[in-house]
Amino acid sequence: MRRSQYPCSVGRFYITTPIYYVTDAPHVGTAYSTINADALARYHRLAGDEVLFLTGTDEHGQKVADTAEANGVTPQEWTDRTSQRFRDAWTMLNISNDDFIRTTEDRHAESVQKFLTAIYENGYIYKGVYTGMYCVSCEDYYTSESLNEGLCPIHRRPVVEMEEENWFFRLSAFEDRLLEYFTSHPGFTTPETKRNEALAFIKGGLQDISITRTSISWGIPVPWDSAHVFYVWYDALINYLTAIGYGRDDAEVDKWWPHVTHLIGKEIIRFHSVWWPAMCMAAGIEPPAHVQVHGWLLVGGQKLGKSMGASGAVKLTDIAPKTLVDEFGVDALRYFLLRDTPLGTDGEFSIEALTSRYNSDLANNLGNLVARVATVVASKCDGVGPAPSASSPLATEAADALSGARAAWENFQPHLALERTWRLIGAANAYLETHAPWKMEPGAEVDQVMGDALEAIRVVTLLIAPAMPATADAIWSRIGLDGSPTDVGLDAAAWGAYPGGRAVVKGDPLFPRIKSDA
Ligand code: ME8
Repeated sequence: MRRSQYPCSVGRFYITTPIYYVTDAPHVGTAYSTINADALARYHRLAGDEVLFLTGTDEHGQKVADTAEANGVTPQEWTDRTSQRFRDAWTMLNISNDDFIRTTEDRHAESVQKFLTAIYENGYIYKGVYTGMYCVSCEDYYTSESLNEGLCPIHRRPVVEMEEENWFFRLSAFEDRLLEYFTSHPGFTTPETKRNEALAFIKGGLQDISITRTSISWGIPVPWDSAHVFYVWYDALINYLTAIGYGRDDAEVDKWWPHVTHLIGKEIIRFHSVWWPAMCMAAGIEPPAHVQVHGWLLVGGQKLGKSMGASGAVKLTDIAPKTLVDEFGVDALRYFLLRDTPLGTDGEFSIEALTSRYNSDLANNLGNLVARVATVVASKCDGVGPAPSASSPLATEAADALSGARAAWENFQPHLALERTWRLIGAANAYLETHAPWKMEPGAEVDQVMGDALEAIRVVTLLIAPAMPATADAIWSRIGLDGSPTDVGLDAAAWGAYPGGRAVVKGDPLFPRIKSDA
């Protein structure tokens, strides 16, 4: 059994991304979350776990209603059109989600109504009047103290004063129970800095929250009061339960819920680590097992590459993943996002950094290793890959990379998993430099060096598969192996399994060097 500090990896892994608002097009920031969730899902599948990976779109609320109206279409038409952009973007980025949820689906309305009725019947929902400053972009209320010069602190846009008779959720009743949950589940919110943020929020005192609206109709109706619809955040959070059949299939909920990880950006910690566990407690189900928080990708106003068709400062949300994929390829973008910004800290997104990692890690290290091995096998081994030796010094390097990468993936550290993997690539390249098989005569010695190098490549291919699935498949077949690394899984990563006797194909460079504009 693999080690893990989280209760969520006992052979099952349920990973979710935030469901994205359909008011924005997919951009590098939302791609960052989705690619990280995808790589984690792929790792767990490769490790033999049963996996459920959910993403989707958040389609209710005033912002969507306003945007649809501004575009002269109904909210339903608008969301049908824009939700598809997310599906298309994720297909392009080779995202392996098992389900895509839209909050306008019937299954969701049913789960939301059942979940909130449970809270209502348990006595945690009451009627009151709410007055507050509302930011439509956040779909959230602010107190006057939390405004920044009178503007929303996140969007820097004017807020509007709203007064409504609403249904309220008695969040204040959950202070002690939440603190107790954080204490008894130290890994509930990671990393530690973000856990402390959520704890500080709870310790600062919790106010009841208004969970319904009468001012709009674009939402899920409140079953016990037809004049109201649920507030968008209340409906949105429940998507994680809708997808596993809440209110429809108890066995599926029992199967997946104890294994859930919500991967989220840092601006929505309060919703996921405070409101959401309290809502679950109020409805009579266990809070989510794990919330993994990541930071933001920022753009420091750098110049974009020429082919991006723009120059000067840009916002991250202006960068469409497609533009980067056209220039660098899907797997290079995936690798860069996973490798460059650890989950939990902010990162700077720049074309220069992407180009530099592409050239150093992908072209010079990985691409070069595969190319030079195929070249030498062609010239010295008649194009047929020899078997590895059991006592190769690369065997230890491979075992270290495997255990280091596994531990890192298990601990939600894709950047570290890739760093460990690249150490093995570095060791294999160094091994080739030391032995210089290209200078040897064909024979036993060159066969032994090339067998070891091919085996190192085989292990690398398994280890990169969660991050770069298409590249892993391509290398697997170049070294003469059948199917895909995903067919055999990580149990096959122990040293020595390259069978030898397979035709090795040279092929085009996997990552042709890119000229830097700098
Ligand atoms: O908040 N860097 O949706 P949203 C990294 N619908 N990640 C980023 C990012 C950036 N610059 N910009 C966005 C919502 N993200 C709600 C969620 S969940 C029940 C409801 C990612 O479209 C990050 O994961 O505003 C962030 O949390 C999410 O997109 C916000 O997406």
